[in-house]
Amino acid sequence: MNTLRVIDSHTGGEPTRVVVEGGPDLGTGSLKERVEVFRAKHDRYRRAVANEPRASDVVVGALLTEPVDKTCAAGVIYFNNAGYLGMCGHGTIGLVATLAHMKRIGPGEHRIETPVGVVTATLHADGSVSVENVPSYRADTKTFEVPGLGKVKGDIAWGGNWFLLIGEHGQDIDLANVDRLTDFSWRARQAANEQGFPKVDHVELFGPATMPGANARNFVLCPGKAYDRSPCGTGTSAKLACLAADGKLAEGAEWVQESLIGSIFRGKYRRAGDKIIPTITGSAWVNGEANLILDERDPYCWGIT
Ligand code: PYC
Repeated sequence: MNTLRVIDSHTGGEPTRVVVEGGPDLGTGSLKERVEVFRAKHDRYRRAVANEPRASDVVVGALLTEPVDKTCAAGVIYFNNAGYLGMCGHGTIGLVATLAHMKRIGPGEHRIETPVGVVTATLHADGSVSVENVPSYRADTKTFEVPGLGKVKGDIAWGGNWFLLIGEHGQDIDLANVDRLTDFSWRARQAANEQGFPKVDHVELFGPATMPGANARNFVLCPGKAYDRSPCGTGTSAKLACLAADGKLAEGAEWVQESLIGSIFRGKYRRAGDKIIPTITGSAWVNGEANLILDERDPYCWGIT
């Protein structure tokens, strides 16, 4: 019988489960190569950690791995019920809170290696975390023909994952409306995938803020069809890239992004050529430590698919 040691946290309500011991051996290649080994040879570990019956569609898993770049405090591969993520903003805030909980790091700057590049996280004295993300940019703005919905205009942007961002959608961005928001976003994603953007796997809808000081509220649909309880770090990075491209937010100015449940990330950016480098700040709370038991006699040992 095998065990996996995990530490759970949430960032603005969105869970992160860090595998700190017992994960699969992915070799010593680049993090990009290790994801492919994970996917091809050890995908059952992803399902065991992120899927029911041990977890749910909402959980983002994070496998700790030795960084190739020794200036980094850790390497990490993010995954969920549907597959693997390039980067994860709420997950990195959760990872940093977890490493602090384990006494592996203290306040200050820490480099974290991900499959899409190195990000720099600052653990502040009050426990909040700022993540300087990978270079982000808007790739296109396009109107899609969405079956059943008609024409929908959106931005395609990279913030560590690929997003379709939609401002005009006629939807009420409210928790009571999750099913309709999910249906709308899923159809819009399919249209974008079929009409030139096959890599888009996150959809972000914007509406008016409800929390004091916030600029906008969002609904973010993740690849496995769960909505992000946090404002989404990579999604907020993609939003900053669009705001910068439209000249609607100055370099260094703050954008306060509210999630569907009212949690907050603070974002800002600096320019780097034709891209931006976003910094996202939020807080995570460690809320569990466990040993997951992998008992091969259990028919759902490797998760429900
Ligand atoms: O915070 O970047 C994020 C994220 C991606 C998917 C869920 N959360």
